Amino acid sequence: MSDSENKPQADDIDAENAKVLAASRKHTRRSFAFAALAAVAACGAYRWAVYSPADGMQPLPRRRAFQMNAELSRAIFDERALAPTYPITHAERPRVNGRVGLKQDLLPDSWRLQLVGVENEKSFPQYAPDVTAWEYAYQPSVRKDDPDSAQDAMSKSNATGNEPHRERAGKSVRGLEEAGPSLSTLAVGTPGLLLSLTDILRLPKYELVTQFKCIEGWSQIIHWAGVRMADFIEAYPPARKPDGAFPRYVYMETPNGDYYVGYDLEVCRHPQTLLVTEMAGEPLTQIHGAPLRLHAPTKYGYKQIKRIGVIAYTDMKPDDYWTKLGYDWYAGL
Ligand SMILES: Nc1nc2c(c(=O)[nH]1)N[C@H]1C(S)=C(S)[C@@H](COP(=O)(O)O)O[C@H]1N2
Ligand SMILES: [Mo]
Repeated sequence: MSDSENKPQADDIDAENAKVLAASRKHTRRSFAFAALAAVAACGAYRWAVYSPADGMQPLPRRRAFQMNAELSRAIFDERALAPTYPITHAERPRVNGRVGLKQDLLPDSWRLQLVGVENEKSFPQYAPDVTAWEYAYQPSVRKDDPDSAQDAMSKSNATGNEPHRERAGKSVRGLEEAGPSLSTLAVGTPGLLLSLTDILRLPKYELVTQFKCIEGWSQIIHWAGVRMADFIEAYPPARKPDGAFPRYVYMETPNGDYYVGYDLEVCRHPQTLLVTEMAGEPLTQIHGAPLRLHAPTKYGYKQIKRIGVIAYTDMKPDDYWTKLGYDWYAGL
């Protein structure tokens, strides 16, 4: 297990984390523009090193550039740095923010995860020649915006006996929210796996108490439970490229395609990145993203998609809802 591999380095990692956190705290106080500039500068330095003529065995320009930007690059690029965790007694009652892709209550039984880009996908019993043909079903009435009345709205609409509204990917209109439709949404006819919640829950359960930060300026200590995305990726590994490397990105979207997020594969393999099924010791509510959401404690809240319908491994940088509206793609803390 990767746990035992990491153990001998735990102290190093702690010391490293302290540094990175101190550095990233500074960053958050500065503007995004600064972070963006720094990222560009670091990228520039990297290209320079790669394209400069080889200097014996020592890529000197690269080493200097990296020493100069050591803390900065680490804060931006070292996705292995661990986020601090807290005692469970510090966990707060989760507040609600962001309803894009969640305007109707999804009927839990109608949920499947459309997983695309898996190695040897046809060998899985969950293989489907067109995952976009999966039909999600919704409660007929629109839920009230008050999160506390979500349960009421749900039981009320249950009582109407109306036929649930059905929505088929590729047939219904997608991307109706402010950022518009996703350029990375799956084309009709995309093969992949259709996973049930039972498939997800077969993976080892993992709990985590971390700080959850929204870019609007609030934060909360949240008790999460679910499975590690690293374990999920091990169980359903991405197809390798012809050169043997993994694809670089992961794309996720809500079942209706309205909210969508792109990630580096490395962020998804971070040991604290979870596919979440519970918050505060309770199964996820609809508005918190039932039945499955993401928690990536090294990222701001807007990268933590609620109600995941699609996960696609891809080598093309995925479209991203809030990046389209002007926010940083990395969204690192
Ligand atoms: N589907 C979906 N996921 C989403 C959002 C959203 O609008 N729709 N908002 C994001 C933002 S900006 C934040 S801060 C968190 C809020 O999560 P919470 O409601 O559980 O507190 O969800 C993130 N994930
Ligand atoms: Mo947010």
